[in-house]
Amino acid sequence: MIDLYYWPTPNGWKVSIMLEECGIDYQTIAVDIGGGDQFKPEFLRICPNNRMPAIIDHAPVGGGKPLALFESGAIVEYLADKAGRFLAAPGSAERYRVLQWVYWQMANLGPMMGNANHFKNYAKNLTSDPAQLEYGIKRFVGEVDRLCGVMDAELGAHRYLAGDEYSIADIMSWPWACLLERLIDPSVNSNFRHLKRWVDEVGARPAVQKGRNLYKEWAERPLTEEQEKTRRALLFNQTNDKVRAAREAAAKAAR
Ligand SMILES: N[C@@H](CCC(=O)N[C@@H](CS)C(=O)NCC(=O)O)C(=O)O
Repeated sequence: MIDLYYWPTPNGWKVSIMLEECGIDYQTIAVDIGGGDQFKPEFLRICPNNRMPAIIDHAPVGGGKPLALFESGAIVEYLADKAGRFLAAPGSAERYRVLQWVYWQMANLGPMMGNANHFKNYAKNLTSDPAQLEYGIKRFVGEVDRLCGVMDAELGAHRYLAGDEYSIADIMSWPWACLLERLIDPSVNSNFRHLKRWVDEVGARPAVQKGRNLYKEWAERPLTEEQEKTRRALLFNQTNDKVRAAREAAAKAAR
């Protein structure tokens, strides 16, 4: 049994989709990131980076004590090896063809889309300086546009991101790519026809739909303007000194 520490966001969906695709037994533990669950000592012991997703595998590969993991890329790669699905075994070139796209997603598509989304959809509530918004949008939406071109070219050449087989490269990238229309004007987006074909095809898989919809109601409950404001203040105001107190409490609780 795997404990999945989760909130319904693209990084969370990568792991819920992978668990569904592999048919691995799991139970979901809510990490309400707007409510501050990521700073709780019990969560920081699993993920010192105060970000979900994270997992605990109570029957880890190779046996031994329960294994706690954070970072969606590391988790999905681990689950692929555990299940023997969607990633070739170590030593084969095929594995590294897939992993290069996994790391590409972790370092490029996810962070750039996260930042573009921040400037397009959140920052207007956090700054009244239009120049700041404009620069952030130009920089990050521009990068997202470039990255879409990279994917589109690849998906024009083969069915899936890393070749002709569905792999964890698709599982990692789809949760972000399915949100593209929130960032890029649909008329521009229509240039990316291969990407759109892949988003639709992967999105039609039952396991993808199940993982994508896991507890989606948590993120859809109605909040007052005041509650939204408190949640934004918590999410977008994190510096080392603010996080240190929570980390120290977690270390103390572990002793
Ligand atoms: N690189 C990390 C990113 C995880 C991440 O940024 N998670 C966000 C939600 S999508 C989070 O937990 N945010 C909480 C916060 O900002 O305090 C991964 O892929 O696991």
